[in-house]
Amino acid sequence: MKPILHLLLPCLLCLPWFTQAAETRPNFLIIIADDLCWRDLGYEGSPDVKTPNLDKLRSGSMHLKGMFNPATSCSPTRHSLYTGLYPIRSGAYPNHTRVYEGTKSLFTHLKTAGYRVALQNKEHVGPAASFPYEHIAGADDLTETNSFVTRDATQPWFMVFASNDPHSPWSRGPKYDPAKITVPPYFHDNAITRDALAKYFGEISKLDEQVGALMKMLADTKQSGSTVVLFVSEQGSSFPYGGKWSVYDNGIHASAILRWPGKVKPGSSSSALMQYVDVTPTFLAAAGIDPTKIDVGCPDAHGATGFDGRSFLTVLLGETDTLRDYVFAQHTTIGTNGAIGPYPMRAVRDTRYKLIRNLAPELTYTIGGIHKGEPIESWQADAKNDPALAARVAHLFNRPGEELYDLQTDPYETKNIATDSALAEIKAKLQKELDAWISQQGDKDLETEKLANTRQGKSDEGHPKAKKNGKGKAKKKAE
Ligand SMILES: [Ca+2]
Repeated sequence: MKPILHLLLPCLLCLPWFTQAAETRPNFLIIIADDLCWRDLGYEGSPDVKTPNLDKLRSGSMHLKGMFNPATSCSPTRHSLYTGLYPIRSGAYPNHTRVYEGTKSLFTHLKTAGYRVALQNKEHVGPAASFPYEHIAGADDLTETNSFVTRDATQPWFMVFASNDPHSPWSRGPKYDPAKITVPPYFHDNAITRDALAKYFGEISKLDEQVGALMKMLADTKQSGSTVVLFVSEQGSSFPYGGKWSVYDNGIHASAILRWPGKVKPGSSSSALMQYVDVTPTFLAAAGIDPTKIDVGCPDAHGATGFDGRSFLTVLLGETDTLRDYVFAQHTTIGTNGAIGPYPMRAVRDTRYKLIRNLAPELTYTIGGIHKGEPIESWQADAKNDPALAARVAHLFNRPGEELYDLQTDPYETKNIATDSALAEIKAKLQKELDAWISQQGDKDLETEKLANTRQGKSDEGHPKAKKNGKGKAKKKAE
């Protein structure tokens, strides 16, 4: 008997039914919007935007109300979400960027653990060796997506669905009537703003249709119950004060909802402060992998090799409602389309206050997206007879070295209280936390900003962190 068992056991272990019975790890689906301000969703309270599929997903999810993005444009945002590292440490801090060679991502870690991994549509990350996913082209056809998620029932999968909506140009989705929409108070209300907003809202509804199709696919393939679904809004809209290219909350606060049937309470909420860098370690923990034991392949300035992010699995399971005391963000202007010079920003925020440092306040902040063309030119024209609007427009171009806001009383960050002596202690504490983060990241302020272009090319050559004899890999095509 004994020799026969020895012969049989390896075969038994290979049988699909055996592996399937042992497989308790969930699938993971991240759905990422593009240039969507967190406020512009039905379940977030938008009075206009129709998002029935996302509203339904929210009702089955935990709403992570304290989620923040550490970056201000597409590429560094995605790198931080997928690597668990803040942008300056990983090297992926301007737009159209890449991480240092050797850096690992959630795709690397889960693939090593036996998952099959894919990314559909918008990539914007590199080098390819750090993001070993199968790429599925296009966002409106789920045929290949369906093949991917059903390919092998004995193997768990991880997929990112990266929509292009509602990134400009706004040309898709249902029509909204410009005359009937509500213009948010942080925008200037005129016909050009209304027309653009109506088109942007249409693309949010287009995104919502994609979410509906993905949820139907999971239901049709009987994987709703075994799949963790995370939706994130990415990093603010491209309107002046819409949030993108700024560290104001319209940009760095993210809408985030996570569904995990049987584990996460449907319709629940958490106010725990967390960041995109926390997603990768959380998913690893949910897959039964200890994220504190992972070498991320890119040490911080102090030589530590673990994630910048930390797992919020205990928050998801309802065991606690705290994670971080502070969240951080940075903006790099060099390398942004239409940039005429450096205008770097750093920010730290707790549950109530935010401190912003503009590192080159003597310069003028000018990029293509919010400082040129429409709607800003119509705002500038209207501002000629409107001093309050003129001041708001001027602030888009020229800011003081330091800004402090009380988000509790001033959610749109319109009253800078950095010089209020009553808040000196609060400001000093935030400054100390920001300095510690800057030091850990190896952030050299203006020097780092001036090196941004070296993070956009095809190799690490010429950068202080370049590996000796490293050939460099081409970055993925940035659309
Ligand atoms: Ca984006």
